[in-house]
Amino acid sequence: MDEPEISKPKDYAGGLPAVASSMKHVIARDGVFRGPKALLELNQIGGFDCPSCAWPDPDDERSPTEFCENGAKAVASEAMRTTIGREFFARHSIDDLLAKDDAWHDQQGRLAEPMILREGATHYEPIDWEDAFQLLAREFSALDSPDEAIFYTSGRASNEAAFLHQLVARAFGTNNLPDCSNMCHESSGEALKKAIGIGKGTVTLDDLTQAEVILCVGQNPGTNHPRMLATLETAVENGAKIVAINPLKEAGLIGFAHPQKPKGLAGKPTPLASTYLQVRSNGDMALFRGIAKCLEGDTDFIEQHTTGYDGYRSILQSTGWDEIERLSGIPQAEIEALAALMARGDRRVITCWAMGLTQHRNAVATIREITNVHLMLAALGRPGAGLCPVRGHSNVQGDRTVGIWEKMPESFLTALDQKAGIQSPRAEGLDTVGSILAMHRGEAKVFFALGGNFVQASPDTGMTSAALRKCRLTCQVSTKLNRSHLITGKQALILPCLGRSEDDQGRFVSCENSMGIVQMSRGSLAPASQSLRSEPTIVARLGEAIVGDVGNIRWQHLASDYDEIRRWIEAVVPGFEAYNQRVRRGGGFYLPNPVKSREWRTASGKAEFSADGLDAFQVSPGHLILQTLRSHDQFNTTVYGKNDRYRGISNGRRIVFLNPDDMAERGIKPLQAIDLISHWEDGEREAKAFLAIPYDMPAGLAAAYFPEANVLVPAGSVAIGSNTPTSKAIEISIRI
Ligand SMILES: Nc1nc2c(c(=O)[nH]1)N[C@H]1C(S)=C(S)[C@@H](COP(=O)(O)OP(=O)(O)OC[C@H]3O[C@@H](n4cnc5c(=O)[nH]c(N)nc54)[C@H](O)[C@@H]3O)O[C@H]1N2
Ligand SMILES: Nc1nc2c(c(=O)[nH]1)N[C@H]1C(S)=C(S)[C@@H](COP(=O)(O)OP(=O)(O)OC[C@H]3O[C@@H](n4cnc5c(=O)[nH]c(N)nc54)[C@H](O)[C@@H]3O)O[C@H]1N2
Ligand SMILES: [Mo]
Repeated sequence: MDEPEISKPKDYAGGLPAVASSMKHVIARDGVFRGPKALLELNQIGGFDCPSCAWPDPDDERSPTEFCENGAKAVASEAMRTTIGREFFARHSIDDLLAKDDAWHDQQGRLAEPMILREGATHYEPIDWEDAFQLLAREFSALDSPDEAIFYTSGRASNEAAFLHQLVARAFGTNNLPDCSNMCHESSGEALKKAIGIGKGTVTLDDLTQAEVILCVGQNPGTNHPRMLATLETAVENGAKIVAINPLKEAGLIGFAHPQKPKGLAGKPTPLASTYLQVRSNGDMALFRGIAKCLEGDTDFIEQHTTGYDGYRSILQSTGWDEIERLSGIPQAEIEALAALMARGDRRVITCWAMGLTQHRNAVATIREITNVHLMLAALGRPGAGLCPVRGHSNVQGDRTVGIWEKMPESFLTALDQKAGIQSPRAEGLDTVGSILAMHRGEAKVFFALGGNFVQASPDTGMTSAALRKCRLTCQVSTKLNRSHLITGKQALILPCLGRSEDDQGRFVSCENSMGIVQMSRGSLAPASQSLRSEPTIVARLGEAIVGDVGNIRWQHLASDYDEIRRWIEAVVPGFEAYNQRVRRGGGFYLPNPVKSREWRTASGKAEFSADGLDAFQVSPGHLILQTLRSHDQFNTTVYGKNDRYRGISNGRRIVFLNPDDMAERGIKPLQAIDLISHWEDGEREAKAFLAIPYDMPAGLAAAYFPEANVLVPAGSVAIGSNTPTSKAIEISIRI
């Protein structure tokens, strides 16, 4: 049982404690840590790409320590020297391992050799690589239809591994390619594609440092994108105003003490947000509508570049301030002041956002509302202005670019078919939620995951577990032990792979960061075990086993020469011309972004205003809205430790943050254990014994950590248009 201690939340991020914490994690991991060498090569030109977040590296000058506390934790976790193989799995039964927590799993070390869990067995046992692929061949060929197979991808996979993975799936005959993005920025992609013709952000680091106003909406960069704070600091030094929009006061939005600068180390932070709006949960759409109501549109830009403005203007006029104030929780005067700030000067405004916007029922409409505001300001496609969805996993954007998506456009499939000499299926495949439901109905029977931790990352842990257990076979390509190795199909395979930091016979792979820059990543540490294979090698061998050499595909050849994979990507995906030459240049290359030159690849050929009905998530009287979020000591489902330093929590994860008045009203004392019950149309779900923590946040809101609280997220509760689980808005009640 956790015994958390509470202290006052911090009012800035970084500083000496960040350095101390990095060192603690680097040293604690295993004594003989391979980390110091790894850290020196992290994010250096010619080194490897940080496996943590997708924030870009500076194009030119890089400091010798171009990483952050949380990047250091990610590398420390990957670069552990301890390994787990046959002895470990002989010692621990599945039930025994299920009883341990996620932090314990991470501490055990790197997966060292392929393992199999045979039908009815209580323990994993070793299996040869070749036998594993033969089992895969048998199980895939026993399916009645290719659509009974699911190929999941987590966003750490390189472009090369991901391209092969989608090629295997499509050559096998299915578009069932769910990925972590379905749970992450899918809503951003969906909204931006419709509105501006490309599902990606439109700005670079230079734009951020030239902006006059930067809005950080629904994101916690101090924990999740710490290197972003250095960019924000520079922006502030250049005169920018930072506006934070978040129900919680997050330390990293208030101030930043740069741990690589003397002033920062001395604990003298640069104040960041000059305006901090503690918006109501899901009140962002109303807030941006309010901003739009105050703005005078840029008529030249609107005339020349957009459609749908008249419809939007009439909806602005018909939305009243009382509704905007009620849904956003922000007074009209404050919204007017923010609009005035954004409309000053050259209107060089950038809006950044992450999961606080994307994981809501109306996420797509909300992001379109923000885009409307940018269209009114002409704050798109010019220096210092634009839209910046801040990506999560380090290559989640690249995976999508090279074909990891259950509904790639016809242009991609045509090019792929031509290059590969195959006929890809055209029917839309299953996304993450679709896959859970299909497995649960018994319609999908083999689940193959390239990385990630599907059972913990997915909503509705109970249902997802039951779904996976119905499969004939679940197979995980992984670096570290996690719950998806323990909640399995009738049979299960663990295929252990090299991590980013490790030498792959001198070969390199490539990744695309949040700003569309493609860069090489070459590991240098000796592999944790001789039995590990690289991801491209494993995926190509899967292709050989379940599809064989068909059309122009020669799997062995592709696996042996990553330049050849890149030539295939170049042939299939626009923007990768001279991939092999350009990726070898220091700093990599930018993929084309048509919005930068105000070219709109939308249905109408113009940027499109939306005019959606305004709403915000509402719950029954007495109920609360629960959001699930990340602590400072985790990377998604990988739990490094039990502290959440900036929020003043140590040694606790099974906790729930509540508004103090909401606690008093219910007679709940600090640290009292309470049960959380979520309410959805198909019934209730419950999570027992969470310790209550009073926290500065709007009444009616509750917050608990992902993945502990995922049991409460109903699989059916998804964002309209993107099918993303509504992990930031779940209706709950409290039982004392
Ligand atoms: N160290 C570390 N780095 C990471 C990760 C990690 O787990 N650890 N994960 C990576 C991944 S995959 C991703 S996607 C990103 C996630 O990065 P974030 O999106 O920053 O992650 P969350 O913890 O989900 O934080 C969501 C924030 O949204 C706020 N929020 C919740 N509801 C609302 C709302 O209705 N409106 C507004 N305006 N705000 C709201 C919360 O208070 C919180 O501050 O980080 C990436 N980087
Ligand atoms: N309730 C709730 N649920 C959420 C979220 C939320 O905010 N709230 N956030 C969602 C988001 S934004 C995301 S992106 C998803 C994340 O979903 P996933 O990407 O599926 O989960 P991760 O925790 O990032 O995966 C961690 C595992 O990846 C494996 N791994 C690590 N490095 C490598 C590697 O280099 N290669 C391979 N093959 N494997 C590796 C390790 O075994 C590790 O255990 O979760 C989503 N789920
Ligand atoms: Mo994510």
